[in-house]
Amino acid sequence: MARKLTRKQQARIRYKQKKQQNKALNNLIDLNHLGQEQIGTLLTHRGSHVIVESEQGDCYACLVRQNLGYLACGDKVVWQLAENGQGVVSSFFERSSVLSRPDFYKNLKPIAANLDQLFIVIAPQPHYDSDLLNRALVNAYHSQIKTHIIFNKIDLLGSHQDLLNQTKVIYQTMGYQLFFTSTYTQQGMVELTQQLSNHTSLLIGQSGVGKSSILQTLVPNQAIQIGQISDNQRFGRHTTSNTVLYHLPQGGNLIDSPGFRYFALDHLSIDKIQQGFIEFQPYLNQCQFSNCQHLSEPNCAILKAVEQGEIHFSRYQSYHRIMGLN
Ligand SMILES: Nc1nc2c(ncn2[C@@H]2O[C@H](COP(=O)(O)OP(=O)(O)OP(=O)(O)O)[C@@H](O)[C@H]2O)c(=O)[nH]1
Ligand SMILES: [Mg+2]
Ligand SMILES: [Zn+2]
Repeated sequence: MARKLTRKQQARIRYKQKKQQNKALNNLIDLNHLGQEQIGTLLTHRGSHVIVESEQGDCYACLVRQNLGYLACGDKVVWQLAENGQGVVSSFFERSSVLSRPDFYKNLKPIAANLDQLFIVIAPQPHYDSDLLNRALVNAYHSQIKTHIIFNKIDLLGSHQDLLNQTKVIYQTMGYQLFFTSTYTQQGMVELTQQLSNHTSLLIGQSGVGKSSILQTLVPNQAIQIGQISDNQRFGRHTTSNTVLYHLPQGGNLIDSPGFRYFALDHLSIDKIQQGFIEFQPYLNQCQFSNCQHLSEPNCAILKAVEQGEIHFSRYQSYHRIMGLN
């Protein structure tokens, strides 16, 4: 009878498989005859390899030496060429920034490194989820990477105009820069291109919102997989399976990442989640009770701010849903 494996068992099996793959690779690579150390950029993971781009712009499949931990897309690495044409990564440079999120096993995993901008992509389809956006914003706040929001698929706005107006009111007031785009009509693409130029930026967001389509528009001669939302209208379909760094023709890099359906915040304390709701900050520690949950306690500064319109009611509701689920 088929038996469901626990997360721990699944993790153990994956670990064993990876170890076996690395052993096979080790046998192919002669570690005693490696070329000079070179600097490169990690473009993506591919199975048990990583793809490293040399300073000359050539790409090599590389094995990563053990004990380096999980390397991230965008990492600057030191690597050596082996006689079989593959490479070995021996170390990586300190990261100027890193965006991480808990994986399926609740381990915090770096998605991409050395970024200077993060774009959270939202869209009216396949399904607009404000809690998912707010969770991603909380996580982004603690990464200290400048964060913007892309509202894509504005060609579909006929029946979603209220959603756009509300998003503008809430997030622009809080100081986030919003980009309204359509990869179908090209609306908003000029402004977005300007903001991306000469930066290293990461696109994250729910599956099916159009991250890869945006990338395809900006880096047209790359084969990038675009998904269809036909089979499951509500949740979209996971098309992109790896985080990949692409070079923009006008200068700078853009990193595409696989979509998510859920964004856990288990790695953050209650205090940090509250701080991640950035418009709450002036009111935190102002409540009568130090352990105030901002529900119906007397003299709650957050509730007062909601009543006075300083905090949008939908953000306040989202905060409670997020806290309730954590
Ligand atoms: N109407 C409309 N559809 C779009 C737009 N941009 C992308 N799409 C469609 O949305 C679907 C999903 O696009 P993808 O680019 O694969 O979405 P993604 O965010 O990369 O999805 P994952 O890789 O699963 O995370 C495709 O059918 C696209 O053609 C847009 O501006 N307007
Ligand atoms: Mg994609
Ligand atoms: Zn309170």
